[in-house]
Amino acid sequence: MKSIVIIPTYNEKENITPLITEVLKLNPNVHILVVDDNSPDGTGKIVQSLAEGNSQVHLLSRTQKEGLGRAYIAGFKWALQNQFEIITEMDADFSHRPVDLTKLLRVLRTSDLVVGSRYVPGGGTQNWSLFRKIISRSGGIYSRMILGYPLNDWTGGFNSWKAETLQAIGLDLIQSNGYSFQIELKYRALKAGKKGVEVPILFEDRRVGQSKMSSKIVLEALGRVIGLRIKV
Ligand SMILES: Nc1nc2c(ncn2[C@@H]2O[C@H](COP(=O)(O)OP(=O)(O)OP(=O)(O)O)[C@@H](O)[C@H]2O)c(=O)[nH]1
Ligand SMILES: [Mg+2]
Repeated sequence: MKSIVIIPTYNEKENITPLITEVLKLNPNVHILVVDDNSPDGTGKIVQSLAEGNSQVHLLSRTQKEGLGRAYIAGFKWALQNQFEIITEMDADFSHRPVDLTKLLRVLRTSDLVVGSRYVPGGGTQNWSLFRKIISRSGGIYSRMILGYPLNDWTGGFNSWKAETLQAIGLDLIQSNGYSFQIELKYRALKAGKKGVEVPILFEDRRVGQSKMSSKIVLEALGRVIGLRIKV
């Protein structure tokens, strides 16, 4: 089956080349689509030259920074238009380990959606502050309670989708863009009757570059979850 990994980037020039190299080494048949929001550090130019030398690497350049959710929606649409049947989300900063990608893809053969999960036995986080651990874990428990599906890792962004699952979600209906984007995607898929399986992953803190996490992002997400439960 035609498989693609979508990697959104904003200022990831140190990470993107080693990440693409490692992903392709472990999974020689996958394609990679980098969705770059005109990164000032030149990430887009680096990927463009990689794409010129390798037909499995693709670049979707957008003119301005519009957030992770918008980048993924554009990437999902590109992948669906180009007839990819398996579509995986992955961060550029090595928080999502290329070795875990192989596991996700294997399990997806028999399910509609695979969630890379820090909160099932065998999964976890590395080098995270206690504060960040508490926020992430409680976000998962809170979402599970409000949304009512037995998923543990709602906020994680390392997930593999069958094309039909993304089609069933209705990508144009998605409203979240920040921290709650991953929650909304999963909720809409489960609500559409799709089957999700959690596979343990080890989430490592970003290798290089600046963290953009803030309490404003978290508070916005808490409200969003209730909005989802009421409106979707
Ligand atoms: N295209 C695009 N990519 C983005 C945008 N914001 C973040 N990204 C990318 O999305 C992925 C996840 O973002 P991160 O900044 O790592 O978010 P995080 O893991 O929650 O936080 P830190 O790693 O602590 O900064 C990375 O590959 C980023 O480069 C954006 O506005 N547009
Ligand atoms: Mg990160």
